[in-house]
Amino acid sequence: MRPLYPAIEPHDTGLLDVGDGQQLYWEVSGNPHGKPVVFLHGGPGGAVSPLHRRVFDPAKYRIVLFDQRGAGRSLPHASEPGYDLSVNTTWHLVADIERLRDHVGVDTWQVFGGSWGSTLALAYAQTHPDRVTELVLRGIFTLRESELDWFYEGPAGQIFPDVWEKYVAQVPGTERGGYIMAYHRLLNDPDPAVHGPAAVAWATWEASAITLLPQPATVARFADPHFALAFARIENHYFMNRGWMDDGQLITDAHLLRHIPAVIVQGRYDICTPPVTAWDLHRAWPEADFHLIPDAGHSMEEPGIRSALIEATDRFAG
Ligand code: STX
Repeated sequence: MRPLYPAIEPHDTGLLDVGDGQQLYWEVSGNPHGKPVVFLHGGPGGAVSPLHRRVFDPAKYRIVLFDQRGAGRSLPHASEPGYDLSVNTTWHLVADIERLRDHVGVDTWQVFGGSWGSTLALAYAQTHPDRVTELVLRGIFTLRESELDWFYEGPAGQIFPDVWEKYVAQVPGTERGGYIMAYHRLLNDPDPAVHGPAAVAWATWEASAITLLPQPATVARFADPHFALAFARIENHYFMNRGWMDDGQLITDAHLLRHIPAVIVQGRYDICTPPVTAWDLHRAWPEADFHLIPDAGHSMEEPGIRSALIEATDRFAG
């Protein structure tokens, strides 16, 4: 198993104004003259962390991390009252990645994304294929109706009934059946006594189902009320709007990527984004290296997932 690279600090950080009143936190670490890579975090509505720097060889890579609109250290934070979600869509984020590329002075770069980060990586690469040197994708999520139904509307609850019960408990009986819609109302209720517990329940459900074995520290991190509110509001907004994409679009358009070297890493026991989506992508894009890790869930902290990701970034580093 490949360990993480040692902890490093960024040598450059800033806030990038991308318009619509939004500023993105960004940071660059590793070798300033190395091979550029951009890391796309999950959610949507998650955040980058120091761990994310450590899947790249710092001697070989110029590592660019950023927090997507409304998330992490970007401003304003989606937990703030009155945050305008209408300027936060898949296509705003795709345009933001281009602005950031220009801002850090890079012509082309490797794109690394897990979970929602894989969704965004596919959307970005299909829109700007000439800017992408390689793709490293983990825990494939394409925001299809079937994927949302699986995780947010019931079926995955059969595997985690104990946690699912708490997710469902937020929703009054009369609303049961359409949880994404019911949570939309709860999360955007101005009363903190309504949106607060709903956000924690939403984030707890997701964090509890992303690792093969229970990881209380992971759940605690994502159940933090400040993180959970931005995460839940942004995710729910994207899901209510089906990512502003056609159902299955990212897989249908995989042919646009066939010339780009790529690695797909998927955990067999990924309950959040089950292997069928990675498999459908693999079938549509057979040139991409496909790794189905037999003993892993969804998170990039799963040892088998982490190891396969580092092997991929090492190989692409040359
Ligand atoms: N959402 C999957 C995803 O991108 C459909 C994701 N799930 N949990 C996370 O991201 C965090 C690790 C950010 C909590």
